[in-house]
Amino acid sequence: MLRLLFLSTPVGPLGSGQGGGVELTVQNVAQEMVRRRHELEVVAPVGSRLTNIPIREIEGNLQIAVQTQERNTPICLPANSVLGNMWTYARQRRSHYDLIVNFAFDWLPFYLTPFFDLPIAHFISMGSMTIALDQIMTQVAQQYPGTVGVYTRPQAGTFPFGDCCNILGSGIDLSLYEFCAEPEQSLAWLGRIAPEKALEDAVAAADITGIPLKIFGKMQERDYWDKICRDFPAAPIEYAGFLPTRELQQQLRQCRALLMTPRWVEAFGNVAIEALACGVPVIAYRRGGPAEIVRDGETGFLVEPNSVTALVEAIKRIDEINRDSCRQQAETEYSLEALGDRFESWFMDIMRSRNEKVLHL
Ligand code: HBI
Repeated sequence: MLRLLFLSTPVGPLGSGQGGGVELTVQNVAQEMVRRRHELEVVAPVGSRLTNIPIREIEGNLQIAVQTQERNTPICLPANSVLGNMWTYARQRRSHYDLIVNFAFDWLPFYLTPFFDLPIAHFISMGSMTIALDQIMTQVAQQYPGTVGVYTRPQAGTFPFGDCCNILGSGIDLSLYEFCAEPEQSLAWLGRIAPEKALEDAVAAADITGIPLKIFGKMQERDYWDKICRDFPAAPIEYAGFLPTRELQQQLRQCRALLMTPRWVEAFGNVAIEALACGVPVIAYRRGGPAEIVRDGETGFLVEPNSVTALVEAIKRIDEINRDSCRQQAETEYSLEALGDRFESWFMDIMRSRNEKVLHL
C-alpha cells in the first residue's frame, strides 16, 4: 500500500473543464488507486470536484494556460499562486506520504523536485510547449530516471528526453459509456474551444457536407468561437455546452462520427476513446495521440492533417466502419483497470529504484 499525494493542474478547478483531458486522467487514476486500497489525497484549486474522491482545496490565483504562451516566454507565476500554495502544502505534509504525483504542466514542480526528500512522479499531459519547460523537464528526466510519464510515444517524441519517458496511455470508466448501434445524422466535435483544437476545420467540413455538427466542451476562448460563427454563418452547428460524462455520452453516442482536428500534437485525445466506447467512429488528423488510437479503416479514419477536403472524404465513407469494432477496441485497450495497472506499476518502479538508491548510500 502506498500513501499517495496527487497535485492537480493549477489552471482551473477539477471539473471545470479548464484542465482539459488531464482532469479525466486525475479522476480515473485516483479512482483506480483507491480501488487498489492505496491511501490517496488529491490537492487542487478551490472549487475542484471529483466523483467519490475527497479533495484538499487550495486557495490562490490560477496559473496561466501554457498554450497561450510563446515558446520563449519566461516562466511566470501570479501573486499568491495556487501552484506555489499547493507545493507549500506538499512540503508541510511530506512526512505523511510515500510518493508525490504531479499533474501540472508547469516549471515549479520540476524545479522543486531536488528540494524534496521523497520521490516525485511527474505526469506530463501535453507535448513540448516552451523552451524553459523543456529544459527543466529534461533535467528532472535525467536526474531522476523513470519518474517522468506521458500519454503516448508521439507526445514523448516532442521532448528532448523523449526516449526516457514511461508511456502510460489513457483509459476511461467504460461502464459510464453506453454503446449505440443506430446513430442519428449528426457529427460530433469535443474539446476545449480554443485555437490549438482547430474547431474551424470541423465547422468547415459541416458547412460543405451539410451534416449537422454538435460541439461539446469548455467555451475557453469566446472571441475564437465568435470568429468561427462569423466565418461560417450558414454552417449547421450547435454548441451543446460542457457536459458531465453521463449527459455527454447520452448525446455523443447518437452521432455518426467524432471529428478530431488538432492543430497541435495532441498528447492523447481522451475524447477519442470516449467516442469509441459509445461505438462512435473517429475521423482524426494523422498526428499525435489520435494517430496511435484510431485503427485506420477499422474504428475510424486517419486523414492528412489540416485538410478539410480529407475530412469531407472520410465523412462520406463513415458507414464503412463497424460500430461494434469501436466499442470492442475501447474495451480491449482503454479500460480503467488497464490504466490503473500501468500507473500502479509506474509508481512501484519509482519506489523500488528509490529504495535501492537509498540502500546503496
Ligand atoms: N497550462 N500552465 C499550465 N499548466 C497546466 O497544468 C496545464 C496548462 N494548460 C492545459 C492543461 N494543463 C491541460 O488542459 C492539458 O494538460 C490537457
